[in-house]
Amino acid sequence: MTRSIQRRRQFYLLVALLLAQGRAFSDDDIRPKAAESEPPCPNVLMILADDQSYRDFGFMGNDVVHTPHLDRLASQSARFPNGYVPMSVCRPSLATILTGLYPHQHGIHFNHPPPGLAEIRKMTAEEYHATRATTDYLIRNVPTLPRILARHDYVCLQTGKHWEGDYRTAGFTHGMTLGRPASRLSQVTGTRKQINGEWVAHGNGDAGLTIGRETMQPIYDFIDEHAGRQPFFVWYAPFLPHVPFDAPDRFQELYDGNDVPDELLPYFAEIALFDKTVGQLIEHLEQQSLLKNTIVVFASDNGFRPQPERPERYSKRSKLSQYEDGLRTPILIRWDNHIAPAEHPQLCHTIDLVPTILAALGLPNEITPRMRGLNLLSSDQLSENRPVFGAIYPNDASVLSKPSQHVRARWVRHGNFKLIVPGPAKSPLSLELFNLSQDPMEQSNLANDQMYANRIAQMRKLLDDWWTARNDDGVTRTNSD
Ligand SMILES: [Ca+2]
Repeated sequence: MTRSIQRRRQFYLLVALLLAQGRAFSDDDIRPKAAESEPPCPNVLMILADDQSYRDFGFMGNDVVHTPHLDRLASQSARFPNGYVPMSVCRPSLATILTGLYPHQHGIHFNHPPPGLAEIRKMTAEEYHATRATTDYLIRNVPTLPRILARHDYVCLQTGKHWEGDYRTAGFTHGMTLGRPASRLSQVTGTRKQINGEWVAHGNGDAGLTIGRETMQPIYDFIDEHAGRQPFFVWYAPFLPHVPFDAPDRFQELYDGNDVPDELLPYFAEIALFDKTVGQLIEHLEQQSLLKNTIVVFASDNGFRPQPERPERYSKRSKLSQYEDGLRTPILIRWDNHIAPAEHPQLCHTIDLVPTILAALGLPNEITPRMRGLNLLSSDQLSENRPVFGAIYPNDASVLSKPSQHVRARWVRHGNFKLIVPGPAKSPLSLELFNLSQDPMEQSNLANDQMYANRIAQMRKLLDDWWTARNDDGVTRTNSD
């Protein structure tokens, strides 16, 4: 047994002793309700939906969509239905989940690096991959959840979506994504053809994208190899329910008789497929008697809703947008016998996931000053009055380390209101204010109503205190930590 594992076990023994004396946590705390006398280090399973709106889960009130396994997970979890991602598209959102940093801090506010997708598609394969690698420092130079856990003797497996090149760049010890074209050429393996005919890795996960759609075996093999010997962290971020909507017919047939609109049916079928894989994964942990010692975390990286005429295209009010169908996600945290299943309506954010997991694992000293999220499992830190923030960026970056130059809008939700403040980048969005309790679909913009002038001024100040959008001082630099 390594020294670090011994230290971890000593920590949990101390927690157990303090709990036994009723001293470790107040009655109000969400956190440990019980602990074994000498528990091993907990494993962590992170499940991330790719492109699923907050309202397309049974446990979020949708009584048509087929999500029985996610609903069961929710019933056993601390549930945060009012969660948000900082930006409503894959890569920036996933980088936040890895680092606990906002996009204007980690600098990955785009899907495609300079000079942008249209230009990099004209490059040779060698030039393309070299251009994509210019962003590696943004993830390599910062603490990430897998990098931190690996220093504490965890083995860390990456599967599914991963935009940061080779899995090792982000600190994983094991993984499927290599930042190179997958051996089989298809859309689902994240491989595509350059204009000159060469094949390249799209950049979103290449070989890792087979997880969930085609196989779960790499995760089972990894768990079975390491369980009981080393604690593990599994990143399960399948390319689901993301397009292409290619779920077998039986997943559409689940909705027979439910009168689901035509444009929603392929998306809902893909959600049912994703849900089935979540059930398989949890069942595998149960069969291996690992569930009681595994923290399961769930969120969606961003939302999705189809266009009525083109169901495989996202509605402009969902992905990449400033609206709830893009930005909002439920967050679930399950840890049997440690975290009480309950609903917590306070606003929360995926920047909270890294600090929450580190605190739960007894590693609070690994939470860096740059990580501005809260420990969601501490009743002291959850607040009814907490605002949550983010910013909307375009899909392409024109220059690195200058996120402020790309900001189309910053947004803040405080209480029932959400304010969207335009600029300063080109093609800014409009000033918008919504009362989400009365107008959850954000149809009535209150920003020009004088009745709300004071509220808008107060919320603008909250935004400016969070991040003044002409300030790039906080972004990761080439040689910074
Ligand atoms: Ca996504």
